[in-house]
Amino acid sequence: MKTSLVVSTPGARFSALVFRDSFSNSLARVASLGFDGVELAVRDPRMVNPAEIARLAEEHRLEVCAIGTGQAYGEDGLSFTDPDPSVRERAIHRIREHLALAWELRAIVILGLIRGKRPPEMPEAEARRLMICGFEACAEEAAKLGVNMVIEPINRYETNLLNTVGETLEVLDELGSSHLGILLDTFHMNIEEPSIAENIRAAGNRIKHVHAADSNRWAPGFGHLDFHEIVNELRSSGYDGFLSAEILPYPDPDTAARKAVETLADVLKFRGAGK
Ligand code: LER
Ligand code: MN
Repeated sequence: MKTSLVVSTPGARFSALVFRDSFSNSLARVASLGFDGVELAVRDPRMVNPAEIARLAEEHRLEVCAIGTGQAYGEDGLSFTDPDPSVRERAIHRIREHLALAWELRAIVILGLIRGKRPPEMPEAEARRLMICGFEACAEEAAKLGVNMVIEPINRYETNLLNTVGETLEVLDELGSSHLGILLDTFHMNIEEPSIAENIRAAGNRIKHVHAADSNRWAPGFGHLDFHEIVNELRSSGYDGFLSAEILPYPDPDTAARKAVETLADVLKFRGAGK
C-alpha cells in the first residue's frame, strides 16, 4: 500500500482538505512531505490543465491516484438524484469530463456526493432508480475509456443515499460493472459501521480506494481509530492501493499533513504476526 494526500484548488469549500492552493504549490509540498501520491478534488475539469498536472506529477515523482468529484455537488449543485432532469443530465456530463481527465492522468474517479440527497418529497424507490441511472451512464463511459470508478459510502449527516458498505455492495452487485469498485473512508465507516474490520472483510476484493482519516476526521494518529487493525484487514483482503488522507487541516495544514504521512508510513512498515 502507498500513501496519498487529498488536495484541491484555491477557494475549494469542502472542509476535509489540507492544501487548497495551485497544483504547482500543492504537489511540491505533498512530495516534500514524503507521500507517494496525490488525490485531486476537482470541481470542474475544464478549470484544470491535464498536461500541466501530468508534468508536475512526473517532476515530483507523485502518482495521481484518484480524482474526487464531490465539489460538483457541493459547489455547483449537480447530482444524479436532483428532481430537475437537466441538472441530472449536467451531473452525468460533468462526471464524463472527470473520466476524461482521469484517463489522461491514469487515475480512478470517485463517485461520492455527486449522487446527491433524496429530497423529502421523492419516494425512496425513485431516488434509488435515478441514482442507479446516473451510475450506469457513468459506468458505460468508464468502460469505453477503460477508466475505473469507485462508489463511496458516506455518513448519514452528509447524504441519505448509501451510508453503509453493505448498501453500496448491493448497488455494485446490481450494476455488475467490472469498472466499478468501492471506496472505503474510515471516517464514514467509524460513524456508520458496527465493525470496521468486518466491513473491510465484506468488501474484500471490491475495495479499489481508501480514504484514511481518524475518528474525528483529523489526520490518522490524532483520533482513536486503530490503523494497525485497519491496515491488517486491508492486507488480508488483498488491497494494495492507496491510503489517501482526506482530513481536516487541523491544528494547521502542515502539522496535519506531516502527522498523516508519519502515522500511515509507520503503520505500513509494521507487519502484525500472522497477518
Ligand atoms: C465526503 O465527506 C467525502 O468523504 C468525499 O470523499 C466524497 O466526495
Ligand atoms: Mn471520503
